[in-house]
Amino acid sequence: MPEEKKVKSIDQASEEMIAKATEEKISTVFDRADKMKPCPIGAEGSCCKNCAMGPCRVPAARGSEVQPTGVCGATAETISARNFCRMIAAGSASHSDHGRRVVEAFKLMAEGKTRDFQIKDEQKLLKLALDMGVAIGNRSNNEIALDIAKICENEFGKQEGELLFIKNAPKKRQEIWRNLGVVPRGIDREVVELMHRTHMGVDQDYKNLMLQGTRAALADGWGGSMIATEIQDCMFGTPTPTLSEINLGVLKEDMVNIIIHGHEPALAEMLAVEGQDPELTKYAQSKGAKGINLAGMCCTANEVMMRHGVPIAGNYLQQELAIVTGAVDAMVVDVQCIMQGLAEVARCFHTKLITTDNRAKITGTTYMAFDEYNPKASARAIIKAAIDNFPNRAPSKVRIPQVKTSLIAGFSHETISYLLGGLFRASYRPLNDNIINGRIRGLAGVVGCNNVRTTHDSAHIVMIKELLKNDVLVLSTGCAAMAAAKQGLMVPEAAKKFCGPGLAEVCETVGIPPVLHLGACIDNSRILVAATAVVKDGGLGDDISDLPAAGAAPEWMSEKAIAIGQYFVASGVYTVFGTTFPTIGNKTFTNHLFKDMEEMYGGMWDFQPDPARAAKLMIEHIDKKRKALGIDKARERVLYDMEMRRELEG
Ligand code: XCC
Ligand code: SF4
Repeated sequence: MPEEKKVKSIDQASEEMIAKATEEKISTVFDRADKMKPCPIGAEGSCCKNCAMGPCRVPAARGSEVQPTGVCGATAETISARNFCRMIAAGSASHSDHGRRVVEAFKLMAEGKTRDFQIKDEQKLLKLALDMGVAIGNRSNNEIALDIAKICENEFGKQEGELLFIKNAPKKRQEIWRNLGVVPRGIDREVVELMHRTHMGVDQDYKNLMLQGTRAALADGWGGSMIATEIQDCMFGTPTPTLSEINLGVLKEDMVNIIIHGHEPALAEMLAVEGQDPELTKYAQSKGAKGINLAGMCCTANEVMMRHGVPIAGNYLQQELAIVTGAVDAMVVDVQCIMQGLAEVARCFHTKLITTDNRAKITGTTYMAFDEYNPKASARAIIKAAIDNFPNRAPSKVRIPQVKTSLIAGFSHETISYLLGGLFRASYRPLNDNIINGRIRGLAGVVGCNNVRTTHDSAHIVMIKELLKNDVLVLSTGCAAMAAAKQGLMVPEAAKKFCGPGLAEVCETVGIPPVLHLGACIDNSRILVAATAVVKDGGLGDDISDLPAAGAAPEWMSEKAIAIGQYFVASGVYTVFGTTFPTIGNKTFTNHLFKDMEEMYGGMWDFQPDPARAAKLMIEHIDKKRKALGIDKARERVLYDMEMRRELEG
């Protein structure tokens, strides 16, 4: 058992609100975690409850004990694999169902059934049309979009063949997948088949089961998530670097505060647009507020921040704390990562908790449907409800922590290549050159959630700082990105302060922060695309697994994170998770993930709860790849040169 930790969060704003909650006897996730210890057998993945003869517990045998099996005879590795695969199925389903909803909205727009959304990025639309073989000619954008929508829709229900975006991967990678038989046919099919194969008495060979686990994970990364990202970019705009602010200090005492929390950006987009409407501002003023202040939470925050500059109130573990400020007039939620605990915390204040999606209601809260035929009207109704609630705020209960930080976000794969190569010859060449010459040692994706079982934000920051110090450029998404932003790592000035000399020089020259915010968790697909672009630019091998790169989710908690981890591993990336690992109860299956996968995919899982050590493992992997590419000496030279120059200058 790890020692009882002392601080709950390294984030000052969060600490202040945790203290306020304690003073006011309001229970939050932090208190509930103290009361509810994780079940040790479940935590290590050694419990099967897939039939009513169980649940069966098969923890690792000690000493001369015989390893127990389930009542049906299922071995410990089968049970471990089954549990892991069900996490993948749930994660892949979540991202993909999000993708499906986006495609549905896109289709309504293309059919002219709603005029509230338009094509924002024509370039991207045409590029998608080319990729998908959709005729362009002199057809209207909506005609083209409709064809694209139908093709994307079909990706979910397709029964055979290969998912279209598989072609976006490096050639060599596609061959690896084909040879192993893990290329997804249709997104829904892979999730359904995985649920089937993990049912009692079906696939009881962990290696075979994991092949389907991989197929369902790839159907997320190179399927559902990628579709979501691409279509959102078409409809809401491809993100470009945008300046904003983050943390609970973005809430305003004299304004109607609306927090939009969850994942799917359609409603959030509309709220961001309508929130600007002078008429609604006037309405807010009629209720005694100065105006309307919209702020985001969790992945939705990332989506609207990078496209509209809407400030971010906080990441996953701050959702209840936002309400504890007493200043939130409405918290508007859709799907995923929304704690039911919000309802109880909201009851201690005037805050209206509004669910908007018929797939995700919460008992005892207000439901206001987001009507995809009338997004604008839905958004306005929600804003009005928030305004109407403003007079109910009890000023004596309001305390907003005066903590916020600037950040620049919105580094899509496209903007990275513009920034590096210039508008007219956008390319990854300068990035590749700087990796080859050793100024940049490698690339790391640090992504994923917060987890109340570790100090909030701490693991992200320790890991990222260690990587930066060692000249590793960090790409980040999700709640990890927000952790980095809160600590001031997402402004260009951070380069000088936190980076090794090589990385600092590159960031300062290009004018980018050393941690690039690529968006929400579905935008991990942007990391796949960026990695592929680096491969295609040349000089660093011919597959993602050749790149000096690594991935991590040091504070993961959701099933989505496991799906993401698996598609990164299967795409050739060394991927290390923190907090806990859901298969550690079984050595054989864990070895399959940690060792066999390297031979199969060139990428593999690892587990290291100490974030500084995990960063070292990532750097070791990066160095191993540099050596294999024959560019390890270049780095020594460039560091030596820089030292010489500094001595001469000094
Ligand atoms: Fe959820 Fe996406 Fe995890 Fe954050 S990082 S806790 S999944 S909001 Ni996606
Ligand atoms: Fe136990 Fe087998 Fe049923 Fe799982 S499927 S609960 S191992 S009997």
